[in-house]
Amino acid sequence: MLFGRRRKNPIKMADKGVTEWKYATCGYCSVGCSLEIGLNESKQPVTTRGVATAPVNQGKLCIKGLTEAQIFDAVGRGREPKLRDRIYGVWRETDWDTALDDVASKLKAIQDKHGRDSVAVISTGQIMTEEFYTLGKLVRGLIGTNNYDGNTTLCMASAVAGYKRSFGSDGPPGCYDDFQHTNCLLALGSNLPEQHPIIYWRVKEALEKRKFPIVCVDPRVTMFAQMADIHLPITPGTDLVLLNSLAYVILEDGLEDRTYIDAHTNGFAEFAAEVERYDPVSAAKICGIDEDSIRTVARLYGQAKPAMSIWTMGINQSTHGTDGVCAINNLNLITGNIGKPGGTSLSITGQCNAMGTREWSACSGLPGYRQLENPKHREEVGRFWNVDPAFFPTERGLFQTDIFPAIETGQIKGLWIVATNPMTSMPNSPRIRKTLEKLEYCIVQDAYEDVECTKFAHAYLPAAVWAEKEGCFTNTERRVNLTRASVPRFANSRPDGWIFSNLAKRWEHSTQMNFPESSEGIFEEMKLLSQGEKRMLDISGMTYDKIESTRGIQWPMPEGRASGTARLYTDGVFQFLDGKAKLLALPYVENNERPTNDFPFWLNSGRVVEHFHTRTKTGKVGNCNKFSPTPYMEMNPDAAKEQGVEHMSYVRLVSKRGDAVVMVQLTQRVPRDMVFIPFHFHECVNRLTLGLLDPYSRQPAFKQCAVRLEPIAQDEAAKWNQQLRDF
Ligand SMILES: Nc1nc2c(c(=O)[nH]1)N[C@H]1C(S)=C(S)[C@@H](COP(=O)(O)OP(=O)(O)OC[C@H]3O[C@@H](n4cnc5c(=O)[nH]c(N)nc54)[C@H](O)[C@@H]3O)O[C@H]1N2
Ligand SMILES: Nc1nc2c(c(=O)[nH]1)N[C@H]1C(S)=C(S)[C@@H](COP(=O)(O)OP(=O)(O)OC[C@H]3O[C@@H](n4cnc5c(=O)[nH]c(N)nc54)[C@H](O)[C@@H]3O)O[C@H]1N2
Ligand code: SF4
Ligand SMILES: [Mo]
Repeated sequence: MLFGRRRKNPIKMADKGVTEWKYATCGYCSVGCSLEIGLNESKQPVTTRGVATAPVNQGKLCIKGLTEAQIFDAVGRGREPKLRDRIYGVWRETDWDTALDDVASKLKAIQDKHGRDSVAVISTGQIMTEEFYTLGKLVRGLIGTNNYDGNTTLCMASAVAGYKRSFGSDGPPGCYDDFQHTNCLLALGSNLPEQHPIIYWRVKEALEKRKFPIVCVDPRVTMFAQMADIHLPITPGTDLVLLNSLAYVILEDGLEDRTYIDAHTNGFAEFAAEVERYDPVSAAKICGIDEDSIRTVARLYGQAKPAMSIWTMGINQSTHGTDGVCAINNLNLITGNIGKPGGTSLSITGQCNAMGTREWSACSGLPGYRQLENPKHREEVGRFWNVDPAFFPTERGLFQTDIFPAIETGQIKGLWIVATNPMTSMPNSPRIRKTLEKLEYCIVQDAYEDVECTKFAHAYLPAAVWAEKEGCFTNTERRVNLTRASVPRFANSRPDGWIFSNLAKRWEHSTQMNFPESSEGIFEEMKLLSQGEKRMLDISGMTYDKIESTRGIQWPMPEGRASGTARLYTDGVFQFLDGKAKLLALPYVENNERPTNDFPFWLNSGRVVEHFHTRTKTGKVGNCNKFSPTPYMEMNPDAAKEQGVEHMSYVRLVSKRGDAVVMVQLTQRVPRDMVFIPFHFHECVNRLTLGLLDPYSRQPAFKQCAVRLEPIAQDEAAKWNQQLRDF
């Protein structure tokens, strides 16, 4: 018998004719959801579904994962390698051998004339770990430029630098399971429901079983702020003051964990002396919140035992991004909340393989968290690759944000861009455009040829994307998960790993080195390099089959171990020589561009759930793009009234760098003196941003600068956009 809804109005699922399901890990964000791609009879991808037995997502997917089968043959995919003699000139399609010969000979010619470091490589957090490792081998072992970095400098660099300063090594110590155990969750500058929907679902699931308080620190009333128990809408860029003040109250009230501090940390005296300057009355004024809230949150956190903190771009993308991360680590060290179930300092990462690049790409050092500065590490890797260690630089080269100024000054003449789109994602895009125009030779290697950077390229290499190739991603909780090659490669595109190892053949010394053919072969090689005494990043106990059957394994997993490791530092032993973590004194220096009479609004930027970054994928998926097809900004209705601006009208925003035109969405989500623009749109928010840099991580402060606005008519807005498109 049929009851209720089923009887009245049965839901019919379209039969997509799936004949086979293939295992993959989502290629968008760092949550790392396990999914299966449904192939039809002709082996074409037609749909995706979550994997019910996966520890991360237990069958769930967000809108991006659910529509991901549509990215393979989306408009704009690159079909053939292409070359041309000058930017803005006419492209000619070519074959792979000719394209790779051209790339190698041009890079060598520039290096011969101007020195090895005159070419730069900028990579990504979105290719497979095995591909990162191969790129590292090519750049460090053959091309030999030290100016090799990635878009993680726009993203996770402050978290990496902060972990290194506090714990002596990168590596997020916690995991998603911590939500099940914590008694207090402090979230700073992170909007989980939109940016990490399935981690958010894990939080909600934990809350259903057991209530614990959530504190959300964000100048906007985000979806996360709306469900939090306490929302602290602080003045942009003042998290460090708040965190120092929380520590002040914890010490004042004697809520610190003395035994943990004495046994596992250094630097308490200097730290306590600095924190002494951040009494809640003074701090509240700087942070734009009240004294009472600071005391309440500090006591809540100090008494919770265990308590945990998570953070994302609201912390990292700031002039004190790294100090903010260290201040979060300080808070957790003084309360003994590291390496405990429910007690941790968990940086929520961004891209699907932001972790893989940190671990294996060698872009800030050598593979496996090894450092260029360490002679033993240079020796180990040199021997393993059969490269003279003297060929490696002895310290890291320029960061992505310093590579562009070095192009401006003529120090760098050639640039290879792999799977990133700096024309849209770097701050101050008018300056980036001029910089790219100066290059003697620019290579763009992207799955989509309509990516904005291609305009400035001399060579375009069409890459295979996601499940068109095989390999691993590492997610936020250090879980290595697999994507099987299950979809036919689009047109004449090639996996990035294939491009790297075939380009390598153009360097003579490559015959003395090993570039395995298969991803699994590369993974087996990486396993050998991951082993060793005191090596935290040990993956030697993993195999592709084990990863697939368990739906992802958390490193470390040394050989012989039956499973991965949920948490780091459970024994309180850190990666500094004496095994102790560092409590750091972190003075706050106010150095942001702030609103003035001429530029009265804070400009904040970030993301929305339906889009991913510069929209090379989601912009073409109807069920994602339809929710926000037009560049827009959030504006407070009271401020709009004062400025004579109406809902759905257009405004021109002006900063000291440039201007941009957006549609207005009135919402109480933002305070009166702030506007917020999702950064997904080309020629939009980053025409305005300043991007002052954090001194340690060189990460731009994307989220803080000042703008003014002028209402403009719809036809003028259309004309403005057309002009940019024609350019
Ligand atoms: N849907 C979707 N999901 C994504 C991505 C995507 O493009 N789309 N990208 C992925 C990537 S690479 C990343 S890095 C993550 C980013 O994930 P999130 O960091 O969560 O996303 P954002 O929207 O950039 O920024 C989060 C919040 O920081 C707040 N913020 C601004 N200034 C400050 C401040 O001074 N202090 C504090 N405490 N908060 C502030 C903003 O108001 C915003 O709500 O998302 C990942 N997931
Ligand atoms: N104003 C402002 N700016 C920001 C941010 C912000 O919050 N505000 N956030 C910053 C952050 S956190 C990040 S991570 C950056 C992201 O900035 P980008 O890295 O520039 O953004 P994406 O659009 O993800 O670029 C990735 C490119 O790789 C291509 N691609 C995807 N998969 C593959 C593949 O397998 N192989 C190859 N070769 N190509 C592939 C895609 O088509 C796309 O062109 O933006 C930063 N910029
Ligand atoms: S939460 Fe992230 S990993 Fe999971 S389906 Fe959505 S985009 Fe993919
Ligand atoms: Mo990111």
